[in-house]
Amino acid sequence: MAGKRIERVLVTGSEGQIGSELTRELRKRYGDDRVVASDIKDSSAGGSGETGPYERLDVTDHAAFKSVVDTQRIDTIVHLAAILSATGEKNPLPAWKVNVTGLINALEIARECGLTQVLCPSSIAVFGAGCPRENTPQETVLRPTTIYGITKVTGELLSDYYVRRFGVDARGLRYPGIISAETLPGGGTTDYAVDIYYKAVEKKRYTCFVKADTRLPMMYMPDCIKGTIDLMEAGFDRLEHHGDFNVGSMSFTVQELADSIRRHIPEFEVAYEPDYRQAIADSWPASIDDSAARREWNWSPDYDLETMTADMLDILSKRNALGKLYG
Ligand code: NAD
Ligand code: AKB
Repeated sequence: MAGKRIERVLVTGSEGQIGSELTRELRKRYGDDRVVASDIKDSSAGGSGETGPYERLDVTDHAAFKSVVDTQRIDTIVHLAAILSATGEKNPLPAWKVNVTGLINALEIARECGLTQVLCPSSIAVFGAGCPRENTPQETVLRPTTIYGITKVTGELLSDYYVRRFGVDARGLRYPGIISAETLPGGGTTDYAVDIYYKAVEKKRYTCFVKADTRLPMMYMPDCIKGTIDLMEAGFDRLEHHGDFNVGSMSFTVQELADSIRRHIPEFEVAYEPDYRQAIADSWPASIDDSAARREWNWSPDYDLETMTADMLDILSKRNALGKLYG
């Protein structure tokens, strides 16, 4: 099956941490009118609805989802609507419903309507007990301990099933923790790696909910956006994997992150009060082997910890000076 041309994209979960920036970039690339943003949230106050078409959509409602795809003449779904790990642990059943029913709806609609592509991110949360923590391989045992991880393994298997069984072009990458300065993260375990920058700029103090030596894989948003679009646009025939690409970028402990911030803000202090998210972090890889993504669609990140820290602090300090740190 050769990859088809992407004509009109629907982004679900467009008002979230990744959706807000990916929607903007897709609109730059394909044109504002060709990228329809959607979320269960209203977007009237400063969201993606201001720069292009917007639909309020609950992805667990198959009929409503299909109606948006039909009326907006969508051929590609970038499916970002989800409940993340920390929120999912507080209330597992809604996480299953949004993450699994929402994805099945996207895949079924793609099958029924002959869509060009469905892209749905997976996560390092698919890993758990029994796999190597360092340089975690693409192919390894997937035994997650969180409901979020269970939904992400299910999503990868469903995506691969729809490719094999129905010829749907379904793709996905296992993002590490994503760090960004535009939209705050939405309830994940890696949220501390974003919060720490905001608090460094705002108060020069941060209380972290995981321990100083917790090491996790992370990625800066510009690399996340680049990688996502590169995978969307990769020729289908080049792909041996589909819904489960490991993508690595950088990997650091909280202590190393705090040290990199201190090179710009020497008086910055961090206290540690680990909570239930420590166990989640401890179940995930410390670093990732992403050789399949590098080989199959030329994945290559641009940022490391130092260049990301300089950029994050520059953006947040300028906003703070205008009294608009949180937008
Ligand atoms: P987010 O929580 O910031 O945004 C998710 C969006 O989905 C929110 O705007 C929310 O309103 C929306 N949503 C929730 N339920 C919905 C429903 N029923 N119908 C429609 N919309 C609904 O999440 P994100 O960080 O932008 O994540 C996007 C994708 O990337 C998810 O699949 C997530 O699992 C994956 N991912 C994110 C990270 C990260 O660090 N941000 C890491 C790994 C994987
Ligand atoms: C989370 O912490 O839940 C997300 C993820 C790594 O999937 N950031």
